[in-house]
Amino acid sequence: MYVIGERINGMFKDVRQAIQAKDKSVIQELARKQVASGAHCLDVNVGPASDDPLWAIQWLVESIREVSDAPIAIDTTKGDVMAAGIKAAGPGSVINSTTGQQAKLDALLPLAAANDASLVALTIDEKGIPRDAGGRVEIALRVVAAAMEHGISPDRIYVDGVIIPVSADQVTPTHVLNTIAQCKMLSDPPPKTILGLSNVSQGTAYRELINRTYLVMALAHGLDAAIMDPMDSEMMDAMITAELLLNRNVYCADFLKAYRASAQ
Ligand code: THG
Repeated sequence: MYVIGERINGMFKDVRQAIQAKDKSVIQELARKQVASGAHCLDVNVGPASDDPLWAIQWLVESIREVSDAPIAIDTTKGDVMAAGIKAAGPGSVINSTTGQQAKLDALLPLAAANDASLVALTIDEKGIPRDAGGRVEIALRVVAAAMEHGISPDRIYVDGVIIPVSADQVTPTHVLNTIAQCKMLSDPPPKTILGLSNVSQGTAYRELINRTYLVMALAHGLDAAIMDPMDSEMMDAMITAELLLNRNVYCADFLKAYRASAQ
């Protein structure tokens, strides 16, 4: 599974303070630690509080680039911030995210094509977030078709079924699992699937337990990628074990160690 580290996000106090103080050592340490823990890619979000997001995204990306070549996912809803972030991050980055809204697709598909970037697509359209999997998959299909018109192969699209806290709504987790499974049948090759995993446990007790249980369930439905905390080692162990049991990794007696060694 493709692990995207969630920690460089202005939603977290340490990152927010580092941006305000222009203290790049905090950001670089989070980049190093997440990659050492198994992140393949780093999500970067300036957060809601930044008063100069255009400056902040470039500073964050440049700070990370001094210590890591890992692909970067630019996590913003603002078009100018996205364009600046993708340019700073270089080829092979991830646009996080578009929705199925036509205006978003018109802006972000050309950006993805021009920068050889992958594209996360939230299953949201002009009418909002559909209730069930059928509505979500319908939006995913529209995004995949539009991407192909821009020469973007479906396997460069990561469909995000939009998970919300289980404390707020207890049926969405099931709809999102069904979305993940049904996306496999959309096209050949199919689009990839992704989750912002920690969303599911916001405002709950036993956050880590909820996160790792849902991650295992999503993997069993075919999940390809997650934005998550790779420094949660119990979650990484659960992920590695689920992949073993799903025949996505070769068995060996010391499979946790073997996975970690091969991931370095
Ligand atoms: N899909 C996509 N991108 C996303 C999300 C998604 N990006 C943002 C988010 N969701 C994924 N990243 C996070 C990062 C942090 C948390 C949740 C998801 C989180 N933060 C603590 C909280 O809110 O309780 C912050 C508290 C603290 O300071 O420790 O849980 O779904 N494509």
